[in-house]
Amino acid sequence: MSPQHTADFLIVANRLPVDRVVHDDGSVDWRRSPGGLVTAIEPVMRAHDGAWIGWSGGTDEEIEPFVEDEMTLVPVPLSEQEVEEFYEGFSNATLWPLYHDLVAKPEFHREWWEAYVRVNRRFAERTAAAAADGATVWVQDYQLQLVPAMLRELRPDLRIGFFLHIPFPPLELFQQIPWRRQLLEGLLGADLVGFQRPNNAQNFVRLVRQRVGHKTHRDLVYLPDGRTVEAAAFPISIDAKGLEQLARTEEVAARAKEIREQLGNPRHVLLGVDRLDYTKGIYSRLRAFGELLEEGAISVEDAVFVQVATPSRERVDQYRRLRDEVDRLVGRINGDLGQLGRPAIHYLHTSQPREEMAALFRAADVCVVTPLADGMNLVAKEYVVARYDGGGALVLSEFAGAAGELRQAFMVNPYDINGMKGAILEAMRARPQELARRMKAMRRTVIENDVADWAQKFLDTLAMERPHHEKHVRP
Ligand code: ADQ
Repeated sequence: MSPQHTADFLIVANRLPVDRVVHDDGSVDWRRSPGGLVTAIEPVMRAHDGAWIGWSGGTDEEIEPFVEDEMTLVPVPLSEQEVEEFYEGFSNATLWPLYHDLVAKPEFHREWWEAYVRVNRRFAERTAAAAADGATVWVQDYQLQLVPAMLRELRPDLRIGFFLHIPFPPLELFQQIPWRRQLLEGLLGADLVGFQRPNNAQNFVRLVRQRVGHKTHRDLVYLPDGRTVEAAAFPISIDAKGLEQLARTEEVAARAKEIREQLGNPRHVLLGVDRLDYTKGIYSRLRAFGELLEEGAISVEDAVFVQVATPSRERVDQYRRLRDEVDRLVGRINGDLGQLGRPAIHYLHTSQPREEMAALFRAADVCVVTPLADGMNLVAKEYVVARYDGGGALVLSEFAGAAGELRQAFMVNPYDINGMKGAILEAMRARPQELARRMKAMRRTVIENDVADWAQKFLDTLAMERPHHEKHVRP
């Protein structure tokens, strides 16, 4: 099948939804990488002639489009230097910290920006070549913010949506970016710009009004050429049914029991699950737990903390530093407060399979999710769905997008260590009826708004007509 101009529904994302596996005999295969987005999009892809445009994960290689699981996959090549400048550089050392409230200091380098422009153009060109007349294109996330406008210029016939998975910063922060106007204009190439939370959409509209000078009304932006762009919130979710089914299996129940035994059957198991990222608040969470032990509010016979952290962006300096800091802190807490056979913190610097994650969720009495800033945070939603038994407590940062929906969690300000200690204790000591009441409400929220609903709502809104308004003639 030729990918040229045939697809009528296209996803454009930094990565393809597959990972390459090289066999012993040197032959190459692709394995589907797990992820909510693929699960949500799959039915839409199957109902259409769907294509996914993204980077394969390798460098300096040109791979022809191929079909996998009835989806056309169109690889976009990146050179080693582009991975450094576009991906590790501008995406993850400039935009990522800046969009997350400056929790780390963003770096601005002109070469990084130039690579970002070049790579975004390549994504736009590959998409333009694969899309059928009048196709719908859904561009994903902060790495590709220039694609909507570039694509519209190449293919004005397309309907273009964009979704940002991370927070969108307020004007005061955004205006530090030397290329702020180009980024806003890039996004305005879309018909619909989606965000995780309403305040992200409001930040965007306000910036467009104040920095680009377009007229706006509520969540609409009126462009001088007569086109209308809509900005709105679509809080992302998880495959709730799939996860609950898995959590209910006997294998997972048995494994959850085994995990508790391996931990020495403490009264309380606390759990943290994150990518090892400085936005996730791992350090302060572990400090809070360490202080509770030190002060004698809890003891190692009473409570253990399991922190699972997926290795992430390991070539970016700030991530290396974070890893060292967490390593040191865990070492110190275990050295000072652990006993033989009873470390205070069990720290795994690995990614775990889905089954193990489900078992960990079932084994945990308290799930501690404390990001300093986070677009949504799917771990919080996964934990409540896995707790179909109504047990367990969720400690959740006010600064996670998920806090807007999971209102019955034990809320914390992750910068307030004493507050966090108080909330952890409260969650550990809450009565089962109280926990069940909270869990029931949160479960209902996630189950009634799963990732398929999220995709459907976005695509339905994108499909709506946004009539051309009268052109604004500027004096
Ligand atoms: P992330 O920053 O990656 O996503 P998150 O929403 O928590 O953050 O998703 C992480 C996913 O990876 C979860 O499904 C989690 O279960 C899984 N995971 C984490 N650690 C793991 C481990 N050690 N082993 C196995 N799996 C692990 C970005 C934004 C978020 C937003 C999502 C989706 O930063 O705010 O919620 O996109 O839009």
